[in-house]
Amino acid sequence: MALHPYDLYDTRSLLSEEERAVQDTVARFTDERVLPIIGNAFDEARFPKELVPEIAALGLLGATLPEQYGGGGLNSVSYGLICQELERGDSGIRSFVSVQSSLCMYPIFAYGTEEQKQRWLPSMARGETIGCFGLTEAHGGSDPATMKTHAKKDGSDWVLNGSKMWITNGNLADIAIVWAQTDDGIQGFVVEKGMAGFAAQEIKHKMSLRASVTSSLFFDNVRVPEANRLPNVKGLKGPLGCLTQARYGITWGPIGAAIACLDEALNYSKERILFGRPVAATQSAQLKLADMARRITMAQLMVVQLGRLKDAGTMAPTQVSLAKWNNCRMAIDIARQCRDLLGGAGITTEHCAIRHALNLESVITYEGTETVHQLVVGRELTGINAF
Ligand code: TGC
Ligand code: FAD
Repeated sequence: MALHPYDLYDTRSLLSEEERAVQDTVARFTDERVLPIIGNAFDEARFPKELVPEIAALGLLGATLPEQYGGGGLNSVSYGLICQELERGDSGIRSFVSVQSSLCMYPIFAYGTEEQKQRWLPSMARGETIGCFGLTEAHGGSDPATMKTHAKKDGSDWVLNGSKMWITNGNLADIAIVWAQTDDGIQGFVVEKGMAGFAAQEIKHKMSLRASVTSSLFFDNVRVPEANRLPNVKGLKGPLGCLTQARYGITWGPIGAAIACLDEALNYSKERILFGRPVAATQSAQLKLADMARRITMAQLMVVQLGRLKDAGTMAPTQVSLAKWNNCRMAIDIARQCRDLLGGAGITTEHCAIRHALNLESVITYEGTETVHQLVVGRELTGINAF
C-alpha cells in the first residue's frame, strides 16, 4: 500500500476519532473558504475579516477552554491540528486564532476573576469581541523584562502610559491584553477600545503576514478601572505563561505551511518537462523532495508527543522552545526550496510557496526568535544562562 506523501509515518493513526474529525473539519474550511481568496488577500494586504464569524461558528476560538465560557473543551492535540490546518491556508489566519485563543482568552481564563471570564470569554468565542496582546515594545521584544510601559494606581483606577509595537490584531481589536510595569511588578490589564488616550496605528509596508493586521498601540494617561486588571498573576511569568500556550500552537502551524508547499512543488515538478523528462525525475529534485518529507515527518512526530505531554500536564516550556525552533526552521527552509523548484512561477502569489516563505519570516521571529529558543534549549542543557 502506498504511503501518504505528507504523512509518511501515518501520524494520523496516532489521533483519536474526535481529533481526526477536528482536523477534517478545519481542513475543509481551509480548502473551501481560505484557499480561494488568500492569494488576493495577501496581495491586497487585507485580513479577510469576513471569515471571522465562520471561524467562530466552527468553534475555533478558545477551542480548549471549558464550554461554560463558550469554549469547545477540546484537548491540546486538537488545538494543534486546528493551527496546522489553518496555517496550511495562511499563517495570518492561524495568527488570528492563536492571538484570540492563546494570548487573549487564555490570560482572562487563567488570571482573571469569574466576573471577567463571564464578561469577555463567551463573546470572544463567538468572535464578537476581538482581542490583541501587547507585550513587545520598540526597544527590544526579546527582552520583555525591560518594558517601559507602566501603570500607576490612582484611586480605584490605574493610569497607563507607554506604547507597544508589532501587535497582531491591534486595529481590529475591541480589547487589548496589555502588560505593564507597576510598583508591584509586571501586571496584565484589559484595555478597551474607546478608552480615552488609547490609540492603535496599523503598521504598513509589511512583506510578510500581509493577510494579517499588525499595529502599534499607544497609551497616554489611559484610565483603566481596577475591574480590568487581571488579579491572579504578577511578574513576567504572566505573559510568558501565555506565550507557552501560543508557541505550542505555533509548533503545529508551520507543518501545515510546509505541507502546502510540498504538495505544490511535488505536483509542479511532476508536470514540468525540462530536458525531455519531468523535473521530478531528476535526482536533485528527488533529493530535495525526499528531504522535505523527512523533515515534515520528524516535525509531525514531535508535535503529537508534545501535545500528549501537554494534555498530561507534564509539558515543559523548553520542550515547546525546541519544537518551535525546529518546526519554524523546517517550514521556512521547505518553503524557500519549493519556491526554487517552481522557478520563475514561484515568485508570484498565484502559487503558495513565496507567500508561505514570506509569512514564515514573521513566524520564525515572533513568539520568541529562533535564537531565543536555541538559547532556552542551551540553558536547559548547560545550566548556564547565555542571554
Ligand atoms: P525569567 O526571568 O527566568 O523567568 C521569569 C518567570 O517566568 C517563568 N517562565 C515561564 N513561564 C511560563 N512559560 C515560559 N515559557 C516561561 N519562561 C519563564 C519563570 O519560571 C519565572 O517564574 P518565577 O515564578 O520564577 O518568577 O525569564 P527567562 O530568563 O526564562 O526569560 C528570558 C526569555 C528571553 C526566554 C524571555 O524573556 C522570552 O521568552 N523572550 C521572548 C519574548 C517573546 O517571545 N515575545 C513574544 C511576544 S508575543 C508575540 O510575538 C505574538 S505573535 C502571535 C501571532 O501573531 O501569532
Ligand atoms: P529583537 O529582540 O531586537 O531581536 C533582534 C535580533 O537579536 C534577533 O535576531 C534576535 O534573535 C537577536 N537576539 C535577541 N537576544 C539575543 C541574545 N541574547 N543573543 C544573541 N542574539 C539575540 N508581539 C506582541 O507582543 N504581540 C503580538 O501580537 C505580536 N505580533 C507580531 C506580529 C508580527 C508580524 C511580528 C513580526 C512580530 C510580532 N510581535 C508581537 C513581536 C515579536 O514577538 C518580536 O518581534 C520578537 O519577540 C522579537 O523582538 P524584536 O522584533 O524587538 O527583535
